[in-house]
Amino acid sequence: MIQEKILDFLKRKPDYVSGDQISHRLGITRQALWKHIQILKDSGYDIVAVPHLGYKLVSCPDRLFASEVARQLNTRFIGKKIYYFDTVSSTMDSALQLAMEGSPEGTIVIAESQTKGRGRLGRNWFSPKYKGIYLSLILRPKISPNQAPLLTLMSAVSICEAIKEKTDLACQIKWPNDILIHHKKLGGILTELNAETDLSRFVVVGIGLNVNNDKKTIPHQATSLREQKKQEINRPELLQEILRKIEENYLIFQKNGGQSIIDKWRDWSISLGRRIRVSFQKEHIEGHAVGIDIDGGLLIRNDSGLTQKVMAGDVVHCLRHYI
Ligand code: BT5
Repeated sequence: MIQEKILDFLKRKPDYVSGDQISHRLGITRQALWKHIQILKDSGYDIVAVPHLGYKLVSCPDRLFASEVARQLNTRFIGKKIYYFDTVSSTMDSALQLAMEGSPEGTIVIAESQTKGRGRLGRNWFSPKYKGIYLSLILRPKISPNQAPLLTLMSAVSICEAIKEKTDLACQIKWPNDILIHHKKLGGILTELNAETDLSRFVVVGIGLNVNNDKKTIPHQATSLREQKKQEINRPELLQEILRKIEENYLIFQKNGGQSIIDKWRDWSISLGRRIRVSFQKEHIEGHAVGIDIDGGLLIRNDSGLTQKVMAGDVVHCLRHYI
């Protein structure tokens, strides 16, 4: 797209670039260039124009535009196709629809806000505009449906690694899908599966992350990266890093199997080794979280020494530690 080329041009030169030079290189008239610059300015790019000097890019808007995310992403297939929306009901619905229509593996849907962002079991996901990252990713893994929970663990690891890389903050993962910092919820993952009998046709991984939220726009028990880091976070750069880490870990998973992901997951887990209570629908199990099974299930040893496996549920960490 011509506007992306203009931006690339301006981003490469920290100083003024003459209109003649840009229009010549892009093979457009100076009038056409001026029109494209106006469109970019309307999208929030701060571009100054000075007679005889040319154009200069002063700042980019804090938006997750597909062009910003794609720029220097350097992945093989994750994020090669990006759908960007200002507002959607849920990125999950858009991605599920796209996957049904045959969108390739790695396609992502990004929204600046969601009116019906959802968590597990139809719960709500607060998605205030321009503050967080709301993303759904289409994967077409050659795995059996019962291995799909490993993709939740793989995504959680990737998010923690990306946050560490970009902010130096250390997150923790509460099984199965919560990203925490200092025991407060920073993000969550929702994995939805479309499967035939023994092979997953596609999986959509949804990621919700509080990035630049202030306390008013998130639930009481939640936190954001801005609150923890005490500074604004560059959302496009963080999103790019998440996509890179997902690709890296997904390839490791495909090549070396689930255990390689579980081994990484352990390093970020806050649940293992603790006394926990897992609730699923009306059932509760309390005991010591002793491990993760090869399919991503959580192994819990109760007080009679019996080990049970749970595949889904909400974990509460108990105050009383197991001795
Ligand atoms: C999750 O569910 O944590 C998965 C959230 C996935 C959201 C993403 S956003 C992009 C994609 N599109 C969607 O529509 N969804 C995905 P769960 O473990 O069920 O947690 C839900 C609970 O987290 C809610 O009941 C609230 O208590 C809490 N919660 C809601 N919004 C939150 C927020 N912004 N930050 C922290 N906690 C929140």
